[in-house]
Amino acid sequence: KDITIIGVPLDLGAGRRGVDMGPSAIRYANMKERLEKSGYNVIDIGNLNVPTPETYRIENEKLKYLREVKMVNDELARKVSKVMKEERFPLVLGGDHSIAIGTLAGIADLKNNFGVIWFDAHGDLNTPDTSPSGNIHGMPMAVSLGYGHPDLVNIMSFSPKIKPENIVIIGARDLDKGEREFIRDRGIKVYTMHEIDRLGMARVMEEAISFLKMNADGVHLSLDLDALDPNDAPGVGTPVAGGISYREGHLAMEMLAEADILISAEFVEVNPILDQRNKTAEVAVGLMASAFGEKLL
Ligand code: DIR
Ligand code: MN
Ligand code: MN
Ligand code: MN
Repeated sequence: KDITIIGVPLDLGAGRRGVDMGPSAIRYANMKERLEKSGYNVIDIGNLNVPTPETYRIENEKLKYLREVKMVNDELARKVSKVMKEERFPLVLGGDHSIAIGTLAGIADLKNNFGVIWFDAHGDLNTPDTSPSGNIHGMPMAVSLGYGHPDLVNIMSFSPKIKPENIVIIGARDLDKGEREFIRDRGIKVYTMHEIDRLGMARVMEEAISFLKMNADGVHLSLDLDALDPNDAPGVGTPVAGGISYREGHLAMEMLAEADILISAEFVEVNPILDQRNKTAEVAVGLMASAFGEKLL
């Protein structure tokens, strides 16, 4: 399938500045050329228009920049839906992880039973009541499941966007109290770093892929670069020690490519300001290439 790139330079959903430069950093790491080498037709439609934090103020400490985050996600949802209608593969560059609200809404506009594989140190399952920060990038999974502020939950005028049994979270190691309860109450499948250490990434991915294949039609890949170990991906806003290694990350992407189940993808939370010479964007592009079938041999 051919690929359409959408950049979303949004950092209003995160607690610190910098991920607004993620799309530039990822493009600078030769993303397009790399994907074209694997034989894809790649069209980059540029960045969405995103407000600058300095021109806005926080109105609600429990949902920081709600109005602006909603506006950007409304537009992203429409763009993603349009790309999918053209039968192209939407590849969304973040930006903070709140943009998953729009990406998932756009996919859900066409697919009523898709799956999500979510690589993250965090659960992103907070609601305004459980969030310790009020940052919306900690909420997109809950929003997509139908929990949170109605302005976010009802983007594209329907809810929920996904079913709890169609989700797999991989790499979690920093879950808030409310998120743990959410996971337990709704039976969401989570492979924390503990399971990755115990079973190995190969087994985790085999299980995750067969689980998603059994339940869902097509899978969206949402990859928060903070899923990786900060030694391999230092340029992220909320680094957490003890993450997925460079090779584990690639193996996971290679197995997804082999399974041929992806219908869309997003790579988020690359923060060039905190990075070491664009290392994290380069890691992101490498992972992307593997997810799109680039082979070692
Ligand atoms: C934390 C951090 N759980 C929050 N979340 C992050 O603010 O809700 N997600 N950084 O990627
Ligand atoms: Mn995240
Ligand atoms: Mn995040
Ligand atoms: Mn995260």
